[in-house]
Amino acid sequence: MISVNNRDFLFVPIADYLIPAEKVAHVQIGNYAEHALLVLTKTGYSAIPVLDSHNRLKGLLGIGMITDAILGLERIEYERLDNIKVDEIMQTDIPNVKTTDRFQKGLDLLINHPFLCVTDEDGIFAGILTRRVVLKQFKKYIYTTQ
Ligand code: 2BA
Repeated sequence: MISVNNRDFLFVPIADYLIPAEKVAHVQIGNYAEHALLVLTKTGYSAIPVLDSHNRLKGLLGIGMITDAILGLERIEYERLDNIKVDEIMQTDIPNVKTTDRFQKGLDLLINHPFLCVTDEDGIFAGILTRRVVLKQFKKYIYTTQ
């Protein structure tokens, strides 16, 4: 990660601040909700990316989307977990962020999203930009420019 002490960091490509794809917990198109719930529970994350078999970004899946899908009239119908596929319930309207976009775009979007899924120029999932990483960078900027 590049270390900068002035506002230059706003113009650095997002690629320099990514948690790389190989370190990001994810599920794949075609996986069942039961598997996704297991991954979300075991990693402790509230939402993770959904990828296809070519590592292309397809959507986002959170715990709430799973519980909402199995919510019956009177109870949570856990037995439906192995009938529902992640592609049926994932969120697909997510921001389009590229590795070449600037940090400033990430900063703006992270106000409303806890993390951003980032793709390369071929649409392949490259990693995520999290609020944590951006806040750390922002803190560094504030503390070194007083
Ligand atoms: P959440 O899961 O809601 O996590 C919110 C914050 O709680 C995280 O902020 C982090 O500071 C902390 N946290 C949660 N689970 C953690 C864990 N297993 N280890 C360490 N810290 C944990 P951010 O780091 O800014 O992450 C924002 C969101 O990005 C997370 O929201 C999660 O949905 C996603 N995320 C972060 N790292 C991920 C990874 N390696 N794989 C998949 N998703 C990830």
